[in-house]
Amino acid sequence: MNTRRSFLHRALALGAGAFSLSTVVGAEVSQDDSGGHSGAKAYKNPRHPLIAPPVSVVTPDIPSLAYTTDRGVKVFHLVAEPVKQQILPGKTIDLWGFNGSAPGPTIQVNQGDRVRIVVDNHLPEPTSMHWHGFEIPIDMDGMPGVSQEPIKPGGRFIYEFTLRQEGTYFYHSHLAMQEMMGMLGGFIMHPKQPHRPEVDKDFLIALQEYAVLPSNTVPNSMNMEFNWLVINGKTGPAITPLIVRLGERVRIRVINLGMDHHPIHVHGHTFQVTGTEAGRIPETAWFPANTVLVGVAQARDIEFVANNPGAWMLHCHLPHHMMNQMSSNVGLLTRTGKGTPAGASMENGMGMLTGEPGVPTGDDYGPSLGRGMGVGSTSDQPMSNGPLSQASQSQEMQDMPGMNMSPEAGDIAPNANSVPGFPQDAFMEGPMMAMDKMVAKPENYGLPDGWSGFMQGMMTFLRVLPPNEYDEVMRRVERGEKPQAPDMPGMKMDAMPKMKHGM
Ligand SMILES: [Cu+2]
Repeated sequence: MNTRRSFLHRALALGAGAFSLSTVVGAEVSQDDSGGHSGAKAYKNPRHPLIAPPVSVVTPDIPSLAYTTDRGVKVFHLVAEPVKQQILPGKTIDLWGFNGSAPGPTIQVNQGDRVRIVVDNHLPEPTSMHWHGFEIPIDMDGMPGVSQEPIKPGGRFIYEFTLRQEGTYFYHSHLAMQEMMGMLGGFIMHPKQPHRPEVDKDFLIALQEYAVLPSNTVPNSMNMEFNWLVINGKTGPAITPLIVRLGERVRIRVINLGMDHHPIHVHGHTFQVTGTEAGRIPETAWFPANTVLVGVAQARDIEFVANNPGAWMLHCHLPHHMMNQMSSNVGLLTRTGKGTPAGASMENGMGMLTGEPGVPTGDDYGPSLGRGMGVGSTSDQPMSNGPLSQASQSQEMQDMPGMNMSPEAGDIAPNANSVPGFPQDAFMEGPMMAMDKMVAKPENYGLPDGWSGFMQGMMTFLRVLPPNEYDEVMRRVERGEKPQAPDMPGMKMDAMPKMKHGM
């Protein structure tokens, strides 16, 4: 290891905390890479010598994948395996991913590289890896039963190809239900020459969605409705914000693999759409926007100058993707913790509308996700407006101070209960949901108290910080002030045992 590389590794160890950079980035920036990672432009910020132009892509909350070199071939190792993914403090779910996370680690290579990717299957069933959009030989395309035999449990397949493309790509299992269990990862091909104008910050965010019933940990991969919307494996407010210095040019790459298209909206800035899943768009075809629709299986690159200071929302604009843990008609399972009654019929257990009373809100039925499950019900069980509007004096409300909204304090209108449609967001956002301490990290330093109560689902910040504030946040990042939010037994987001029917 030469001196420069040692320095890079040391510097990386100091500065990596911010964005979960792994040592691979240090390796990539080494002088051995005279291609995409050597830059002519002097770096602006001596604190971060590694973010040299063209910058390495940062995937907040997800590491980049280290590699070794074998006679000029970059060798990566991916393990397909079940993972416990903490998407929010108190909410860890069972996904299938790669190397311990879903999405898996981000792979970064240079245009023209020859790469070898060793894929081990530690799943309980066959899998196969597809390199989405790669112009590579058919026998490397990862089509199980077509271009290769599926990789059996405990098996291995070695992919190797030369990459002539550049841009934002991804890898994923080519088995559909495995995709819905999380099996996705980013794959960045840096261009031989940096694109102009060069960017100061380059981020990747991966969009995924899961349907997880309350008190459950395993997504229902067949569901068509989703209640956990994640960016890089985290949901709001646990998603690490993008930190940029006022005036920097920023690229954000967005990839999407799920059942929904996501209109990604950035507040306070107008960006140009500069790339798709097929690479760079010629500058003459860029177009301005503040919302870019990232369809399933697509990638979109956006670029802008962060010239407007503030903590700006960056989020999917589908209203139901700005929420957590939506589930209609939460039934017996969540109210008693005992699950559905033994011996219930398939229909009853699934909350289907059969028999009497014919409504999935009764104790005879399990919880269900999404819209439509109550339609056609003819004998609605009397329900209050959830745990909220009627009993501000109840013990349950006393125990959940954030929910103790009272007309007297002006939190809700005196006539709230008589207004059709109430409540909508009154008890979904705000102090009740605030968990600032649980999601504390340097990147959140300086946000207003209670900020986390209003961040849910596919929602994070683009924090455009004036130099002094930027330096302060980055100092904290460099000091490794990264409190790891524990799973707090007393604060299970999905249990909420006190939110009983009829409270
Ligand atoms: Cu969305």
